Amino acid sequence: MASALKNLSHYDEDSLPSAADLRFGIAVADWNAKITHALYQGCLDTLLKHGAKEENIHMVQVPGSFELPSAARLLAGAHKLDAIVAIGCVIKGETNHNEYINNSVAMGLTNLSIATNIPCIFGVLTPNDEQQALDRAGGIHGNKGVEAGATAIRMAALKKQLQQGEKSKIGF
Ligand code: DLZ
Repeated sequence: MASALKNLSHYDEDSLPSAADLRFGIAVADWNAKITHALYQGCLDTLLKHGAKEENIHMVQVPGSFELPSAARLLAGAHKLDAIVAIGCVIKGETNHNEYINNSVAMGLTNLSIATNIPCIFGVLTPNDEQQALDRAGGIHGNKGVEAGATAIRMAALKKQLQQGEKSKIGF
């Protein structure tokens, strides 16, 4: 299985750009809070470790993952941001509610990224049971929040780099 080989906390630290001048929004779902708050901590630690300033990180909490795209949109409207991380955990249950939530969140964040030009990072776990979630929230498969934080830095830096490139073209 792919996850047997993958540790979500591993990334190439040396190739990650500095986050010193980058601004981030983080939306955290409180459903399965034990898991999502551990993911948030992993994400926050990663941003700070790579130089992000606390005053440039804006975090909001929402009831469940379904509310993440809406929270991300509100964050984008309230602050000047270079990337947004959406953090949640939707555990498969007896019904297929999880599929509706997961698809809706993935589609909502994709649409928001394209509409606002702010990369939205999918930091949502979609496990079959709580153990799989724990394994990915600081357990044997690392912490998906770390992966989401590192991805946010890369995408935020890319956005800045390309926008500055666009500006420097003006006048030529
Ligand atoms: C309703 C619901 C269920 C059953 N399961 C989860 C879950 O596993 N993870 C999660 O983040 N949220 C869940 N929710 C709540 C929905 O995301 C949402 O908050 C409510 O349907 C209200 O819109």
